[in-house]
Amino acid sequence: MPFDLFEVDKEIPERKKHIYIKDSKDPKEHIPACNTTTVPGCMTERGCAFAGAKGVITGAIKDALHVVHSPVGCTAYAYGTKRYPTTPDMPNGDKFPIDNFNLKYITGTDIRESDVVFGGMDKLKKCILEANKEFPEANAIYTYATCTTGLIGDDIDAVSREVAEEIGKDVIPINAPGFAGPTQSKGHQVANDTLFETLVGTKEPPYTTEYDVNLIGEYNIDGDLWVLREYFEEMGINILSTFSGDCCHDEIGWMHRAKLSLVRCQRSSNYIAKLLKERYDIPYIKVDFFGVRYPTENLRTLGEYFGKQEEAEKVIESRMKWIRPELDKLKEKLQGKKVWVFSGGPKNWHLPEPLEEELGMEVVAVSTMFEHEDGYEKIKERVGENTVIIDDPNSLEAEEIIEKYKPDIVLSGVKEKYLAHKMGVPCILIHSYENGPYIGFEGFLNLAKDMYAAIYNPVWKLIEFEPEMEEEISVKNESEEEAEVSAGK
Ligand code: CFM
Repeated sequence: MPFDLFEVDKEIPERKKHIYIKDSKDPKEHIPACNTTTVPGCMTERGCAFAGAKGVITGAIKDALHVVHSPVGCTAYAYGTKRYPTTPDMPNGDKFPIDNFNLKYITGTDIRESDVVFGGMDKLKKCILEANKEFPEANAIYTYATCTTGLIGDDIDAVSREVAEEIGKDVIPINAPGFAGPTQSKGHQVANDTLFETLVGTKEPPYTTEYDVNLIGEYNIDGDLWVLREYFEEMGINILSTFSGDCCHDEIGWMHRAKLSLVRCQRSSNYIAKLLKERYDIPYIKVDFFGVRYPTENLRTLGEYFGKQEEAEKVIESRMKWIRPELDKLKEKLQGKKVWVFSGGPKNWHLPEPLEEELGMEVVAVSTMFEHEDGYEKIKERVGENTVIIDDPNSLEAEEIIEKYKPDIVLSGVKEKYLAHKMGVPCILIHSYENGPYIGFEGFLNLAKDMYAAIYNPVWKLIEFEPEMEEEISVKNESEEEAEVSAGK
């Protein structure tokens, strides 16, 4: 039976088609239903389209200021962004004056009831001008529609255009209000399209080489980009633009000058790679640098493409020389440990094979927040028989996964981390990482070390969950409550 209805979903049978148990005899198209709106009644773990645009794509740009046109909640939410650090270095040799500017500041219009009734465009204009005065060093301003301002129909394009002329800076409107799509994935697409249409082709790079690439869909989570940059530099390959980890606003403007695009995250940024191919005839290759085998294969592909095979081998050899023995040691400890992997999408097909091949772990459950059909096909190919693959699990299903599949460790985001901990299961973050970077050879070793440290942490031995004890506690609580009620408390 390839599809499964969880116990907790008895009242919402529509969930059954989102939960698939891998059976390799099944036809290829048997995958969980996905990329649709969350079933009503579910406490989803997803984010919104605005989060996908600002929280993933544009928030990584190091010299841009963001003005969120929203009630204060969305603005505050956009401040708690993901961990993508930046250097102050600009491509022309200048230094950006504020360190990690992209992580430190957010501005917003603080839309109130009266603005909803009378319109908030004047407020937006005032806010952009004020923000620009406060942060004159910002090289561009990005403005965002959100659910409220999208619904009342405020024209952020018109305001942005007007202010751009007034201040002589790019002001880029991003129209991805929360409701623009079923998940954050829609926001990725809107941000890709907008940045392509408004910026690409508007700037020229300070210099070019024969080995210029766009590294697309690499957001420098906890330094991932810097690992890859080192590999590329050693091979003599120049990253002309990243989209958008540790990049500056101008870099997006000159993406059309690269010789090749490499698509790292293949969910959030295929769009711009395809547009660059269509409009500027820049070929693109999809790359995977997680684990050991994927980076090895992909560096070789890149070496072949640019005639730098020897350089690629050197990069691989110099890393593997010291990483292999370390990984082997960790494998002894991690062998046979069961894992549940839960990310937005792609990390669910990047990680299962490396975890099983390199560390001997067993991936028992895989779930994603917003993966599409192509991603689920890859997940299905890469996980073992009987692994459960779940689209958009709700929080009760998350508990059931832990109870039913008994993972020794959960690899997920912060929303699930404390649930796992409360159930006595170690959990490490694979969205923003614990002690990253997690990409490349060294990154995979970091991930293995973090898993080892989490699983073997002595704290798990100190927790007791005796079922009788739990019963006792709840019985006691109930009788205490009754006593309090009768005592008139
Ligand atoms: Fe791409 Fe990402 Fe991911 Fe993603 Fe994300 Fe992320 Fe992710 Mo969290 S861009 S799709 S929207 S690889 S923030 S770095 S970890 S859900 S699987």
